[in-house]
Amino acid sequence: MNKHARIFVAGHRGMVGSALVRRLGAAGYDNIVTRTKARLDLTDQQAVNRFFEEDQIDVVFLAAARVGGILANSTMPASFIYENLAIETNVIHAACRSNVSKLVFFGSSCIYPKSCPQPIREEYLLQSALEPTNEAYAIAKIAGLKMCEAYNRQYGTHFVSLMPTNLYGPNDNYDLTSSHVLPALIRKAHEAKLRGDATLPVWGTGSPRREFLHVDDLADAAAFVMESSVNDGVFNVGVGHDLTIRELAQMVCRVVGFEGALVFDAAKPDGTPRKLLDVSKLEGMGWKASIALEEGMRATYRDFLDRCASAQETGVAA
Ligand code: GFB
Repeated sequence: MNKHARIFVAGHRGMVGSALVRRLGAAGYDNIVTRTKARLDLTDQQAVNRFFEEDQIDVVFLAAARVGGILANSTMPASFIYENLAIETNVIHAACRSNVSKLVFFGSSCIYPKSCPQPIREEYLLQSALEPTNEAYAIAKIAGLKMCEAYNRQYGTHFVSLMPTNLYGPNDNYDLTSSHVLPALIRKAHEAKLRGDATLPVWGTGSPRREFLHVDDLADAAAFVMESSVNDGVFNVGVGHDLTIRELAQMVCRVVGFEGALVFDAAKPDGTPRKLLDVSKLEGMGWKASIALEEGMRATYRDFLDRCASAQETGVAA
């Protein structure tokens, strides 16, 4: 890939988009195009068409999305399905019309059926019913990957879909009503430690299993796909192993230095029991995740301290 290619990172302020900008910049790509939401609302079809007509984009990373944890997904399904469908249809269609050479679309492991065999292979898509807590989001992401396939078939485009497992890393969302479990537990454990609490509340039973991928690994996989000769298809991106939410919470406590007890709130939803990805398709092409969970979590906790807590609030050196 030409280092001067005009690469549009849609969603550059988010956790995935910002990791992409870092990764591409480090690799020497010097023509990365970004737009804030105030300047380009990706749910506005005319604005998106205008942007692609005027900006001569070569490559698109479609990392802009409405995302959130189990509570946000289950309480705001309309926002999740509307915003994601609008962004996908606008960007994918305009990218096709302006003949971009490649587009990388980001989905999620929650596109797969709730009770499919584990680890989950790409071909299990649409084999049975979805997990209800994030069905609206999953339907929108399935639509996005099906759009990529349809445009490739009808127009010969090169649109590739990556399906990452649960992500974490710098620039994550620490708002407890909309965040995912890992940043939520980092914040809760940190605040519990500062208050000297005896217990840490954890949603659900603690028994669901989840797989966690550092967002820098995802950005690396996306750059790998961009630079490869792969021009279509769906690829799972994960680390290939998972742990229970209880084990995750114990690891967070170790990293943050909270020594109290875990208290599980079974009134909160567990969500899908397990969603471990089979990552052999991408590994077979030569890409593998490299950041171990505890190491990535330590770096993420430092990022949390830098971003979300001023020195005197935390009393902890970052
Ligand atoms: O990360 P999370 O919100 O999303 O929750 P999902 C994962 C598990 O952690 C669930 C439990 O069993 C939660 O009940 N959990 C424990 C917590 N404590 C907490 C907490 O304080 N906050 C949160 N958020 N969870 C999402 C989907 O599913 O995964 C999205 O809703 C997306 O669509 C994303 O696919 C990757 O893994 O259940």
